Amino acid sequence: MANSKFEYVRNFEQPDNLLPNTWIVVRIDGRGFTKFANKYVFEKPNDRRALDLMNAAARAVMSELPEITIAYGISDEYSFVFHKSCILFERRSSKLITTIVSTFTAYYIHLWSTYFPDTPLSPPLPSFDGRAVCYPSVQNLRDYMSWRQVDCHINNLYNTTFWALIQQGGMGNLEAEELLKGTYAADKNEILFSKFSINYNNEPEIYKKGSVVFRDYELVEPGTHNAAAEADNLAEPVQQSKNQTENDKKRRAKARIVIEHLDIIKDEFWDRRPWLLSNKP
Ligand code: DGT
Ligand code: MG
Ligand code: MG
Ligand code: MG
Ligand code: MG
Repeated sequence: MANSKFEYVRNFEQPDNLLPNTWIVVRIDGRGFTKFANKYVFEKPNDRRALDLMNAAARAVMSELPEITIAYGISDEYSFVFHKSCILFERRSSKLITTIVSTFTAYYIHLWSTYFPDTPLSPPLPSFDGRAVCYPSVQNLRDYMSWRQVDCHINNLYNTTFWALIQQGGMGNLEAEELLKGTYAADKNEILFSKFSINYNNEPEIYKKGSVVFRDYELVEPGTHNAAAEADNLAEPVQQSKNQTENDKKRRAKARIVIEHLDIIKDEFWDRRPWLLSNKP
């Protein structure tokens, strides 16, 4: 069908390759999950089954796309990070986003019955939106990850207090909202402790910190010199050869994918896992 008179329409397709040598973050988010959570009676404020299902779908995405360096999930959202040297799909934005969104959604639905064995899914089925953002430096990328984890903490402290006031304190939604208006973290901790004997620090890590998904290799002792951050400061362009990329892909495909609930704001997490941000992905 080469050179048919119709072929000119190809020229209407616009290139959408993302900026080279930048960290790509694809963040997906559940569509209308406020309604979805009500329909399937998710526990408030956190439904462990729903979070485990999100994590299982994210793990599946990571194993199908070995190019993903790390992923971070809270609530109905997940951020997937591609190394700055990644050349998957020629870094075409639409291919990266749609592949992640559709793979994630497919697994979310496929694995639903494992986590909700007594509640079959019915239309409208869950769906996710997605966007890609490029971050030029390791600092920008880490600030992005920190932003999401701070969001997790702020929302979880608020929601934990809000629902304690309602479920254990017998308040109405408006009354609880009114009481929490203008309060600081310390006030919410105090309400939880004095009214409900809840020590927020003892709440499950998965709720307080969200979920980090990454490939596990041998940990580096804390306090060791951080080569990754240093290499980034040199701002040298990193473009891998095809062979290198293939070998890395095989090594990464074999590595164990773990899901942890750790602090990703402080240096320690990154210092102990230099392969995550290293110039040799
Ligand atoms: P969107 O993203 O604009 O289509 O709208 P939503 O409704 O998905 O809003 P979003 O993404 O800002 O907030 C996530 C919603 O999902 C939020 O209303 C709470 C709900 N959700 C997520 N995880 C849980 C859970 O574990 N338990 C309950 N009860 N709700 C959850
Ligand atoms: Mg949203
Ligand atoms: Mg949503
Ligand atoms: Mg959301
Ligand atoms: Mg095709």
